[in-house]
Amino acid sequence: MKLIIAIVQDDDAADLLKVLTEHEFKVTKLATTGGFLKAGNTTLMIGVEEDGVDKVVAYIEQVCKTRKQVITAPSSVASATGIYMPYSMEIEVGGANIFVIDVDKFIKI
Ligand code: 2BA
Repeated sequence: MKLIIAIVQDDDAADLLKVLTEHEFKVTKLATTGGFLKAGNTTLMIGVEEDGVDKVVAYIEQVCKTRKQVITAPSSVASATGIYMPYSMEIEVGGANIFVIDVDKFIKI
């Protein structure tokens, strides 16, 4: 058995949950926070048999599209005046970050 941990955008989470549960995968949804943006994202835990991994990854790929987003970083280095200047940068968000982990044992009581 494998445990798929998928970190996705909040905007994609509802659609992805719908698709996965419709295809009879069992999913746990966690409200999480990204360390860099410190913004909410969604982490899904999906326990599957080995032959389900590719299917789950394909559904994630189908639903979670990447997009570009301009963010304002809280502060950069101080200028000559000592004032901290916020700066903008473009990052890619969306898609998904997926970990596939071997599960030694799954016990349901
Ligand atoms: P965040 O840490 O909030 O990162 C959001 C996006 O910001 C990242 O998208 C990436 O485009 C950018 N980013 C992150 N760290 C950066 C840095 N040090 N410098 C410049 N840009 C940076 P993704 O890479 O798609 O990550 C989306 C979310 O997935 C992350 O949210 C984090 O919650 C999670 N994640 C990604 N890689 C991970 C990993 N190796 N371990 C644990 N969680 C991870």
